[in-house]
Amino acid sequence: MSEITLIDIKENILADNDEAAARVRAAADAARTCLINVMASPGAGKTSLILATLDRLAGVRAGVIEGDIDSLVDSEIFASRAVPVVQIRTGGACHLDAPMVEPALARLDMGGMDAVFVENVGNLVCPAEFDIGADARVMLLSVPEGDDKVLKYPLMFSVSDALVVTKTDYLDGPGSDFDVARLTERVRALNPRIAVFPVSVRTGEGMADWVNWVDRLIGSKTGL
Ligand SMILES: Nc1nc2c(ncn2[C@@H]2O[C@H](COP(=O)(O)OP(=O)(O)O)[C@@H](O)[C@H]2O)c(=O)[nH]1
Ligand SMILES: [Mg+2]
Repeated sequence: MSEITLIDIKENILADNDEAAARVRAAADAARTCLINVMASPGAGKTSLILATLDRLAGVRAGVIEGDIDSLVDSEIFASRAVPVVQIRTGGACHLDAPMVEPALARLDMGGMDAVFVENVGNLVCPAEFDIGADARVMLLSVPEGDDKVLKYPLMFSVSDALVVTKTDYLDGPGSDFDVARLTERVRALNPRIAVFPVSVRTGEGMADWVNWVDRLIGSKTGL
């Protein structure tokens, strides 16, 4: 009988990821730049929320890293608004990991930036597994997705520092059965420290509290 050699790919990948995440964190700390990992399903409103947040963050110098399987569409929106942006085209990978973020961050002038928003690949599963070295993990859940998603994708809700419930303008729409209180109760049972912000970028409802939270997060990093 011969010996079996086991190569545990997932363990190796996560160990490599954690080393790169530590380097990302050290670089962002040295530059006093706040790195925010924004995660959600496709279409939940990540790009819209980042744009609306940047519009309201007076005096904050911010850049964006975009993660997508393909295309430059989101990057083009930020570039058209003169926001410094780097696009990571994953070519199929369903999440960003720290070895992808590290070279992207090196292409931004972090010394001149208070914050970098990382728009992760649209997916409620894989991005939750990878620490990219961010100061905060923010997840979005849009009203049309339903308030049961916390039961189906618990890891994402467990690892996030903040949950932004987006598209609240649909709450009063015909047939809407989304219950923010029920969602909040389910999320807090998993993750008692998570901050929850119901917002609509269409109406501006809830944006002030959310932007205040982000502003304080950035301020705690930059010391401003
Ligand atoms: N009604 C409504 N639509 C929204 C809101 N936020 C985003 N959207 C729309 O949802 C769609 C997807 O938004 P986008 O920001 O591209 O989502 P992403 O794929 O997560 O980046 C777009 O058509 C947005 O205009 C919102 O607060 N209310
Ligand atoms: Mg987007």
